[in-house]
Amino acid sequence: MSLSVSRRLAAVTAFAVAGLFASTAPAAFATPTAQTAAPTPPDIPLANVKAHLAQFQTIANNNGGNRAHGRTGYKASIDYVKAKLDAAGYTTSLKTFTYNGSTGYNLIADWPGGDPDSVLMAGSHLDSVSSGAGINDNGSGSAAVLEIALAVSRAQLQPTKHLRFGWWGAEELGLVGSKNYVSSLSATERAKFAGYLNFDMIGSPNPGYFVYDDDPTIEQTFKNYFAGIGVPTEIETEGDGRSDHAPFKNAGIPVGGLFTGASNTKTSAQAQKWGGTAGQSFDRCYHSSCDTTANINDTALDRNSDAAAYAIWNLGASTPVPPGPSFENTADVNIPDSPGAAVTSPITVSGVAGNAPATTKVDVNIVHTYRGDLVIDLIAPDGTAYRLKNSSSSDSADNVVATYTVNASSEVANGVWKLQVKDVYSADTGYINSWKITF
Ligand code: DTR
Ligand code: CA
Ligand code: ZN
Ligand code: ZN
Repeated sequence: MSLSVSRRLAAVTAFAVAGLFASTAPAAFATPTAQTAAPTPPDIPLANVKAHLAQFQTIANNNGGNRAHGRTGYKASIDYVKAKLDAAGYTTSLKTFTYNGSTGYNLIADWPGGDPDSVLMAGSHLDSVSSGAGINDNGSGSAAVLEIALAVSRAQLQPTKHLRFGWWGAEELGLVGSKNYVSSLSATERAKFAGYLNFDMIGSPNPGYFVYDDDPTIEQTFKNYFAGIGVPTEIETEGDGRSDHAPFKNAGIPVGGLFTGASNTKTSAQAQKWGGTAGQSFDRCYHSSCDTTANINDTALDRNSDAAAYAIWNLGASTPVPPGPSFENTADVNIPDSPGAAVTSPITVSGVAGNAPATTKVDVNIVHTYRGDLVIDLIAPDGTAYRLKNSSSSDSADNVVATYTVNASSEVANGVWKLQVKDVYSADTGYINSWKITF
């Protein structure tokens, strides 16, 4: 290093900070530092989920054709779910409210144990519209959440967090049940929520695979699951305010969820990636009498039930979200001393569906004296540069061994990523030892 401080400062200014994009969400899903491994999430048996749907269908058939708020079919649905949970060892509570002159019911089920000051809740609305049985909307979410709760009992799971499950009334009339529940919570009770996961329509007959883009950790957990089974996902764009996660989000609680689509139309690009029929809505029986047990895509219901269980097992444990797939290059690349050109080390990424996450991790290992000489960038497959490290006139320490988090969510994951390094001050040299990218 031979530059005087003034020239060095001038040189430093020339490399304005591109910056890393850290999200500062008002409330973020936090995982304790304890490092007990998350137990392996179970496969949720599709047959069991469908058996609950058959029960909801029978209930509707026996109660005027629906399971709507204020009708006998809704109360019969709640009684069915409650009986299953009571038999499985849950502490259940039936909470009533009044809406449009009728009594509404929310069912809350607590799994004994876990940290009472860190509550992870999963929920779904159990009511249908009055025009039909509401099997996809929302028997699908209700049946999946019920079967996951039963799987927790079968496993005698002992998660770090306290698990709570909820089935909401009168969602179709304006999120009435979930709003009633959240407003009944004191500020102290609300502060104990680590997160709320919502499942409303997860078995649509012409399915899309949508992940709510609210809390990044919860979103990433769901994305990791689908990446692991090679199913691309999209961000749920119409969801804000459209289902029971909204009251929790408005109360500052981290939320997330899954959705397979309602009356919107599947595009040809979406049909290309997910199958199904382009130009047709995701659920042609949305809010219609044909929303019966015939109105379910088994693959979608199975995948989303398993994804929900994966999220509950992982987010309920103390370990952070398990990392997604990673790729590494350990080839040494010499870094020419200033004023030499920048060098790059490439990594070809393949088999990762969709875009890179907002929490893309880059592990860098560079052997170099006076590391202040170095400017380091991550170059995405489309050529976009993300600044990882700027040069520094004062950082005389040797070597760069660091992990950087980059919001690369606008970049397609597959392709050739590069680590680019430039030495901007003379008299110190080194090489790229290795680097790794984790999605
Ligand atoms: N409001 C839900 C259907 C719905 C529409 N958009 C979204 C987005 C996310 C979840 C659900 C929905 C209902 O009719 O129950
Ligand atoms: Ca399954
Ligand atoms: Zn609905
Ligand atoms: Zn719904």
